[in-house]
Amino acid sequence: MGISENIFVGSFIWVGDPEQVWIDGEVLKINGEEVEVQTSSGNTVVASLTKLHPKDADAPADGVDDMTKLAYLHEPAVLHNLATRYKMNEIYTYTGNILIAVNPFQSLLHLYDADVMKKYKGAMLGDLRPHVFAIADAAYRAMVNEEKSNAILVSGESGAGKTETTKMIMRYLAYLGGHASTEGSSVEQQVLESNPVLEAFGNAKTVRNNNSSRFGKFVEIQFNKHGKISGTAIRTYLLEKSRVCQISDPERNYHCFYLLCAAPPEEKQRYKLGDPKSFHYLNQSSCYELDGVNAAQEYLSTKRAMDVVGINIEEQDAIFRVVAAILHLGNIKFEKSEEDSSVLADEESKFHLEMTAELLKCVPSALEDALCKRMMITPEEVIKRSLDPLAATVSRDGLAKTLYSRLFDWLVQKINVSIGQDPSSKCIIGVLDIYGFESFQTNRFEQFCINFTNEKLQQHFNQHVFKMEQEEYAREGIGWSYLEFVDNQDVLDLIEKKPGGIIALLDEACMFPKSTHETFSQKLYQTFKNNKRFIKPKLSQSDFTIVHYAGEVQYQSEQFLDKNKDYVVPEHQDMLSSSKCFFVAGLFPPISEETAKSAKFSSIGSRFKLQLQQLMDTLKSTEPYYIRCVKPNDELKPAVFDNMSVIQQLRSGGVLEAVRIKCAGFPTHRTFHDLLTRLTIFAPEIVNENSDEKDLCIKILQKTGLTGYQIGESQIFLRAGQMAELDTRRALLLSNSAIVIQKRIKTHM
Ligand code: AOV
Ligand code: MG
Repeated sequence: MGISENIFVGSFIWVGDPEQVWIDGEVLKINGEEVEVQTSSGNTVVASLTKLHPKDADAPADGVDDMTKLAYLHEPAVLHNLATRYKMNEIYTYTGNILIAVNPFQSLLHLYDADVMKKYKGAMLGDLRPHVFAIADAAYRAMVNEEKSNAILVSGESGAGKTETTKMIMRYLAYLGGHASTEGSSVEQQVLESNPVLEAFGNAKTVRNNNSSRFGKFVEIQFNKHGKISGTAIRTYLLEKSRVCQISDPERNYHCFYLLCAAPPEEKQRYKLGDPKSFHYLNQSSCYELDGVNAAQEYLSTKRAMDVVGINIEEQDAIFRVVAAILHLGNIKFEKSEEDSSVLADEESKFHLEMTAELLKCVPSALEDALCKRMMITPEEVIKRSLDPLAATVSRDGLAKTLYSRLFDWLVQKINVSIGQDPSSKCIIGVLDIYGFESFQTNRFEQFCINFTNEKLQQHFNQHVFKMEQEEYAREGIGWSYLEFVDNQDVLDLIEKKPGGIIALLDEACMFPKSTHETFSQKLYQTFKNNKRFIKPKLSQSDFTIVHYAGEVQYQSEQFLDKNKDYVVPEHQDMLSSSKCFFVAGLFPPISEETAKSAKFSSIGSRFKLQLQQLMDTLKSTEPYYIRCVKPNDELKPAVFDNMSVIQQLRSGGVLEAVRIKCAGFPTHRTFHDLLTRLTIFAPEIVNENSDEKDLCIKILQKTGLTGYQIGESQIFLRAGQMAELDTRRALLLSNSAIVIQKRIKTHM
């Protein structure tokens, strides 16, 4: 049926609006292809007939809890449904079995308390209001009943609520799979307390989120054969290292730095810390505090969480010594001495150098040398060359970044060892909380990696939602095909194909000493000049644009080569591995001569690609559940629903596409047996018939008068809304027959 048949004078419609994206209205006049509309905001607009969508006048005023129940399924209906529900604090809505979660930006405690958890335990998906617990419950039950591993994949843009959602899932799984009585810390407590530890070191305030995760994580929760949590493995992805030395207003560095500066006086004294404003790594931005967060309390609760996950007091002291050392390190300045060498700029720098050395337990002069001198080994002799002040500063920042990222890796490793793995566990539930698609004014190597991740996940999502759907129809012998399906394999090829993809070309450039970002970009332009996913921007000689599934992103190639090199300066390595502090030395295990000599270049991009491939392999062996988080506004305010921003997220997250494909086909599938149990009431007489289930089903459905459904090999496929219709009629029949029975009982009494 075309749109025009649904639209006539007096009908209610949705029309495009520059501010609200879609606005509802009534048709006043139709002039061929032109339609005059009176909008609900009181304006009269003229729009083309093909750009209008009919509005369901009978739609429930408070929306529907599953998009597939919408009578008219299109973009304005989906958007309106989310907005309507959001107004009533209904932040969760299903699209089939995908959960959409709109960030409330206020704490809705009643949504997550113990009673609610109890209610969702064991309930069928769809029986109760949509909820993140319902998804976690479904995943858990499928795991227990079918001994299958599952994964819950949480996605969405920065600040959309991925991390909060992930924590709810973990809390619910700990509730289901917890141990009743325990001495000391239970496994599930440890799993939960790993979150505050990782957040203290891996999260920071950004313009988009006051508690933005600057790393990706996949938490694999292992269960024993009784369905109890028996271990966990946390994998993390690509921590943003540059933040340690470089922040811009109004963002902040990692939380742990500020917490430590708010430690009790004796501890602050121990680490020689003072006001965060006195540290270069913190005072590049004028934001020091977070609304509603008390840093002193956070320091104490972070330490408590460390206790729970099994980080002992000595280790905690060492961790905070490293954090403090990084702050002191950042305050060391250099100036030019004779020729091109550099010396400490002032007394203050000298003080901070000594402090850094003391905290890291290494020799101050060795630290100074490691910062501003390099050894050149020639066949004849070893020459010590001095760095100029600029290069010494780069070396200082490099050391800070290396220290911090090793510290972070240590924490993850420690938590994994401490909670322990259960080698006998057959079932896992994995929870993925990874950075969402990013497109900024300036996009760097970090965005490239983040968006690459999202392409990978999008493909997984596509394959799951689209391909599975289509394959199932094919398997069931049902004639239906979704021709508009857009795969993103071509973008993935552009990025990761070996040889010849962008990452491979970047690695090549990194290994060739004369390369610059310009030669790298030229190579890209040449190689991909006919690739429709690649664009050379007109006004730039080195930027490049990738046409991602979620839109075009222009990348600045300037620091791609540097950032792709995973490289620890040998002088830094030597100095730290000889630290008197067991912990610090442990972060820098000595490199064998062999490895040092072969010194093959190690590529961040390629390693990341490998990590992603491993993640995908894990995901492929699990049954996925998807949660799409949506950020309703950029001001992080409660009760504000910005249509424009939401629609962009729904488009780029593939949600609309998923809705469309689901509803274009037959979103409800039921096995013959299932359907019979449910619908016998429509034809009670057939129960005694001796036909097979398929025939019985056909008979029942014929009796209901339903049309448009399809009969597969093992299942019945219903159109959107048909199951609901049958259910309503069934409920009516049931209540009627209940009355009949009651009457009978009464007359017999
Ligand atoms: P993100 O993980 O998706 O962003 P968060 O989970 O950190 O986003 O959420 C951002 C903020 O939104 C939180 O700090 C809360 O204030 C609020 N919030 C999110 N979900 C809820 C909820 N269900 N109830 C109440 N408040 C919520 V990033 O890590 O930046 O991509 O890299
Ligand atoms: Mg997060």
